[in-house]
Amino acid sequence: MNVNHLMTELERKHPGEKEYLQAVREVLASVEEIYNRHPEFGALRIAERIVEPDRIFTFKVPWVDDRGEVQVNIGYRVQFNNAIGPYKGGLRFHASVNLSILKFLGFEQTFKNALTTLPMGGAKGGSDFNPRGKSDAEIMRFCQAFMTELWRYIGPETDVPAGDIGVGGREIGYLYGMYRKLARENTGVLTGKGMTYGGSLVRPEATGFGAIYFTAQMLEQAGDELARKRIALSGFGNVAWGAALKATELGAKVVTISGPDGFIYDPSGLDREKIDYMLELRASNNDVVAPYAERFAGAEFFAGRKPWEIPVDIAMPCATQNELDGEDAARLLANGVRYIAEVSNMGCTPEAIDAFIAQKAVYAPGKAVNAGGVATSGLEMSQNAMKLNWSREEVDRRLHEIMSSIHRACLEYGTEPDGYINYMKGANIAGFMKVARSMVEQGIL
Ligand code: 2IT
Repeated sequence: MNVNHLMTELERKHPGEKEYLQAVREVLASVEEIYNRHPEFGALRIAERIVEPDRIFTFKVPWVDDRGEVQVNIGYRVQFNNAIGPYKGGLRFHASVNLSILKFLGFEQTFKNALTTLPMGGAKGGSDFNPRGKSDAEIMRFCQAFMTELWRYIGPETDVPAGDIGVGGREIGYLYGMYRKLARENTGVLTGKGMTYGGSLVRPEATGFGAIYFTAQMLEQAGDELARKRIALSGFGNVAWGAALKATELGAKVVTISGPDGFIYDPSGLDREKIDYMLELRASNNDVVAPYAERFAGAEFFAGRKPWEIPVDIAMPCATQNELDGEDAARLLANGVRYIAEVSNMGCTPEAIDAFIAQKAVYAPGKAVNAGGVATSGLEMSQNAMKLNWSREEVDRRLHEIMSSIHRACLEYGTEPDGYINYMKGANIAGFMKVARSMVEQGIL
């Protein structure tokens, strides 16, 4: 395999799909060397096969808003790869959603899910529906309309969607209700369900908790510790919330959150009351963080800016893809950042990652750091299959074990001769090798 040749071919087939092409290039560049030491991979065209989704469904989603007007959105499900288990991955509802973004997310999900140790393939889906400012009734009608199409393509042993940006517990409830009615069955077809109808304890917190468990291990590996570290978080949704909760519990100080409107700098750090307030901000459906600075004295709001200008020990992007670029990275490094735990999927641009690695700052990619979310979805599927519920302690213990196993896999494949740990390379190789081996063993499909 030659990455540049393969990418030229892929750019010709999928012109303009920039996020998808970016994600593919990163993984192929990491695995090129080890891939070429396995002649069976080349002979079976594993690279050419693994970069294409198995299939893509797109459908229209017409619905009626509160004024009685008809709205039309586009729905998608990208079933990327099911070599190691049923398709699994979230649904994103956001105005920016397009095929390139969902293909990049489905591709990343395939390797992330392989890292979790659980049997799950990769998928992603969603819609360009914009939840901002929508009433609860509008959200319900949209979710119901979306599921009247999606339900044909999914199933508990086929494809198991979950949440992502814009899809939380409320949306999963409405989606699940419609699936149950249409399919006439109660099964674990979605994860992130409510506790009254088959959800798992710890799933709401899992992405953020897992990210902090992973970060604590990164620091420990470097002979350091999380307690008393200053952390910059971006975002203020479910993922940032879980990360703030666990980081604070372990004695670190979270000093920023952010939204599309700008960022909050809170020098005294988030506490339990402020973290709870993040849920209130989110529930308001306005997609803004500015009101935080009015509510809590000492906090400052910076309109239209990103939190990466604040000096911190650890940066944790928790919002969306490409939210931290080369300039942000240079600024963080100049201010002495030592660890970057990417929690959003592909949160850092290639320029940012290059800058971190060149300066030997410790950078870990989203597919390792945020895998606790989908891993706990996998644990929800296990419980649904057994028709049993595990205790909070049991789920949290398993989540912790899975994050440790991902960390070990990164060390195994990412430790360089000088001892520097390239977590990006480690995670990409470990995830890729599992999926590739599974494809080799199962024939050309
Ligand atoms: O990016 C992700 O891993 C998710 N949005 C969670 C997917 C899942 O199936 O729980």
